[in-house]
Amino acid sequence: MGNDQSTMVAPDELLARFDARTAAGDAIEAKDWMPDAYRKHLVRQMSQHAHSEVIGMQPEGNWVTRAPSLRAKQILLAKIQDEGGHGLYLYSAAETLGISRDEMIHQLHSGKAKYSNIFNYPTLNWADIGAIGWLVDGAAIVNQVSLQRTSYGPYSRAMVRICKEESFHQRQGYEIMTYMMRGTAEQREMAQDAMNRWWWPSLMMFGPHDGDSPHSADAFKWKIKRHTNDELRQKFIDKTVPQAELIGLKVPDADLKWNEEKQSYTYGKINWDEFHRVINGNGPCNKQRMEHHIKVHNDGAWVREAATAYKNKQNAQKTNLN
Ligand code: FAQ
Repeated sequence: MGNDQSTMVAPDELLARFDARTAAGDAIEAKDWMPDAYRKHLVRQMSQHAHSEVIGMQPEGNWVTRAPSLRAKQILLAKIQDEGGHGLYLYSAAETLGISRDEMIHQLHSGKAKYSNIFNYPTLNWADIGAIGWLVDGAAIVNQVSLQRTSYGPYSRAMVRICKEESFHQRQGYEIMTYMMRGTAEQREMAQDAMNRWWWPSLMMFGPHDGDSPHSADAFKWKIKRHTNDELRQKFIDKTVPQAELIGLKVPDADLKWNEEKQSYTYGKINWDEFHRVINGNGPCNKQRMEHHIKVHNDGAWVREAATAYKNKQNAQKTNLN
């Protein structure tokens, strides 16, 4: 049902129809009527997702000039470029909800919009690039495969495309870790050190435990989420632990145990104090990430102005021709 019809239908009826459509698993499209709370929920989540993709380019960008081979450098550059592209799809998809990209960026810079906890940690050695690809993209895929079936059409279609690229990213990260684990004692130590530092923050990427996740109830009602934060975290752990073991990496969790009955791993306590510190601006690299984003955004103002001026000139020429 489009906007034109919505002006003739009572609000309760519109809401009842919307609820029936989401309950039936229909995709909601940009021009469909939707409750304001649904729109706001999606703007929050999708803009945070877009910001994460773009801010996520920074820790990896740190290693472009120091990649250990030309092959590694080419792959890393391509991956970082993909992440920028994911940000663009997601900003465009969020714009269909009536918010401008400028406003989203303003919300990021003012601290109103968050981005993923994970990108506030430093990349100290080359193995960190392996750990990001393998663990961070690995966690992102588990979450995003589920989001391919999210109820908002433009978001779910962006996810389908993004997931295809993320699976390459996950493999390039695992390749780096595998290579290092077959190398010298020093290289194995670097890989294990990266694993120790990235494992727990990767588990935090899925968000708080189900009972502490304030947005989940609405997200389920509207089928924005199809799986809970804990379900997805568990899926990631069950998939990743055997991959670690296969190449000789130790998962840094003394409480990690295979549960035969559940056919999955039980795991230790996540440090939620650290999570809240990091998402509220006090992680190791929050200040650096945001300062860099603001600087680059300001430095690039002339590019946006030039692009807009060119577009305006083209439009004026079209009008004159008509
Ligand atoms: N980081 O009630 P919930 C990638 C916040 S892409 C920061 O459970 P929800 C690719 C949450 O916003 C990674 N904040 O929230 C890549 C809320 O605070 P608010 C990004 C978090 O939305 C790889 C509060 O906690 N992926 O990595 C986080 O139902 C390599 C309560 O939480 C996405 O964004 C967190 N991890 O569930 C790129 C996926 N978790 O907003 C470059 C899409 C929770 O009220 C290099 N997002 N919070 O102030 C989602 O699926 C959901 O938003 C969740 C959180 C699951 C993240």
